[in-house]
Amino acid sequence: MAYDNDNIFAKILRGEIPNTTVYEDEAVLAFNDIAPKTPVHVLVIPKRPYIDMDDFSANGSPEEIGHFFIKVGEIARSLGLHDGGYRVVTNNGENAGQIVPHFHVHIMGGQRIKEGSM
Ligand code: DGP
Repeated sequence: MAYDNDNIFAKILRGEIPNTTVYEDEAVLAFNDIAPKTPVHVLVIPKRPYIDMDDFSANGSPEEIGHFFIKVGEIARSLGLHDGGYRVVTNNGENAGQIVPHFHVHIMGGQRIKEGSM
């Protein structure tokens, strides 16, 4: 499957759709989810065009992957989530609930979830 340049996050990266940026550097953009499922719900995306976790982990460089996940942790800390706990989720593929075909992780926090629930 080829990367779809018209997906919503590609448009956000091109500045065609506005977003509420939480963090940005040369390789990573983080912004608030438009339909938050938790009190804090931030999406983190690489700027390069990877479709999903499978694509990113197979084709991203170790430096790129390392930088990305270091930033996920830093962003969660900057949001003050480290004490209260948070989830990092990625949906890989339509069957897993992936809607936007540009790799992203969800940082979700600000509430207590039932122990053991996914
Ligand atoms: P997923 O199901 O893992 O592909 O999650 C896609 C998320 O993207 C979903 O939680 C809603 C969010 N989303 C969809 N369109 C937009 C948008 O235009 N702006 C922002 N900020 N988030 C969006």
